Amino acid sequence: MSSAPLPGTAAWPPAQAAAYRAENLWRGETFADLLDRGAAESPHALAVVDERHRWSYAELDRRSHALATGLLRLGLRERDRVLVQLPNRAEFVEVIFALFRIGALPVFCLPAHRQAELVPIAESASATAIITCGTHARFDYAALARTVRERVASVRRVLVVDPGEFADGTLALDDFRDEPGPLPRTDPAAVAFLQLSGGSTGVPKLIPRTHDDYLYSVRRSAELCELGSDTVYLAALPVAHNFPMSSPGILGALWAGGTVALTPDPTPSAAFRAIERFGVTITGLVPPLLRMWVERAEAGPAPELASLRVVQVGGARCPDELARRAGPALGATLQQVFGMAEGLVCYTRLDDPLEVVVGTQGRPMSEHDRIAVVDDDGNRLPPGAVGNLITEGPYTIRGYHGNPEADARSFTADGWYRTGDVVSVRPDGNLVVHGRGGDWVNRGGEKVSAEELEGHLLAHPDVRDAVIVGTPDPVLGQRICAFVQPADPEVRPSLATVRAFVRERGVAAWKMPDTVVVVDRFPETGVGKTSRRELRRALVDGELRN
Ligand code: OOB
Repeated sequence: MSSAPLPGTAAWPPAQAAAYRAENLWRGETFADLLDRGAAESPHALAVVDERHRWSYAELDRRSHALATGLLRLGLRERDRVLVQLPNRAEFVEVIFALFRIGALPVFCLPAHRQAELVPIAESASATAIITCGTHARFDYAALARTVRERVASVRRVLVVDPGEFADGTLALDDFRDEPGPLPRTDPAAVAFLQLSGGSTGVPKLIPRTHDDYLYSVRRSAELCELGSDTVYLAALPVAHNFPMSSPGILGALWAGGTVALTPDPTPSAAFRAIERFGVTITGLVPPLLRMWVERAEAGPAPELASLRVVQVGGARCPDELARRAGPALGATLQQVFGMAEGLVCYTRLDDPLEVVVGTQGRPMSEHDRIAVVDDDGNRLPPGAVGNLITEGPYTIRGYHGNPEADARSFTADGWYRTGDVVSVRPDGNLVVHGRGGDWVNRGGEKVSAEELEGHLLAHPDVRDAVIVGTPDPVLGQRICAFVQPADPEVRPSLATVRAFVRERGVAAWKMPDTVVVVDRFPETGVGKTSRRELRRALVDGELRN
């Protein structure tokens, strides 16, 4: 047991940490304690369920203890970093609790990550092992992990969860489910895992989260979302992502004594079936998925959704129009969630008026969160002004892992996190997200909010979804390109139609799109957010043509 921070990781100032402890926000509990408590209080309650597994709290507790013992025998140690890349299935929960139990740090990779992401992640984490699966969704993850091991000297072991898929120098996880033995006690103040930044540019940054700080956010999220032992949370988004992990996510469900259900396929056919089969009460989605679910439910009755009480949307700005339709279509309460793996998470509350749920991204979960809106020079702006959001608090990191350049950019001198988001705060305290610093097109000095223009295009009956990006222009600096997904594939809106429509809505002439590109699908980031970067690249490379 050691309370020294992970080398290369900035920690909270000691006085601040002491204050969070004194106020009982940080309670000196570990993730292992959370599971032990669940197993002691309700051993027979269902903890985790997927297509192939049903584990009670006692079973999950025993399995994670057995695997922890085996991983120790294999030579994994406290503070070792272990890349975990698994689809949404029960073993994910078993694996991360086994790692927590021995104080090894999972590094939460997404199934969509490939060599270009995993190699630098493994390098900057100095990872010693990778835990992955065999072939999933026609992709050979074990082969990817072996490639990463070949390229990154610190990575010595690859463990594969699927029996029979561990050839060629990889190990079968099954061989490390030992008779549960003695385990070290981990330090609640220590870094528990490394989460990845959701940034859409460059290599993901490593985000160190401690047991103390993360459990506070999990507890507060679970309370705010009214989770209890009757909760069944469906992980539909990739479970390693911060949103389905902890907002309130799978950890919130386990904290509350509820059930975690997992589906590897979040599209309506598979997910609606999972909701019916497991009696799901709450789940979280990104806007493009919410749109698919709402469209499916609006197209005909969806009795499979009868158990659903709350549907959360977050990760990217949910258009007001979609937020308005979601509750009635899905027969559930919509909750907007604006959060970041670095910390701060805002929620609309379950009893907020519709206008708040439709038109805002909620307010910070904790009275101990501090937020401010500043201009580009860091000066505080008057109430209600649109500007850059900065924040600090009991579960917002003070620095990345081993990345002083990123720290210098992303944190103020007094340790506040620069979120990169452009927001305004309403008098009622709710935030409206206007985009990211980069989600503005600067057209010859005139700034156009991508989000605002997208809102106008979405009002057109022939437009199903729209994304605005700026593309290089020799004269203007940037020009406005509108990517449009048509409502009916046969009706493809033209540039003239779009411009006339936007003009009729009384929008300034300089906000008119210069180009319209009709596409059938938008490219997505690992967690399913629309990837503006990919759209920009495809446009520049000439891959997308009207
Ligand atoms: C979540 O976390 P990340 O780390 O993948 O991405 C964070 C960024 C935010 O800075 C913001 O730019 C964007 O994603 N974002 C939203 C949003 N929620 C996240 N932008 C507009 N509206 C929203 N509701 O994405 C994340 C972490 C925890 C909970 C929920 C989302």
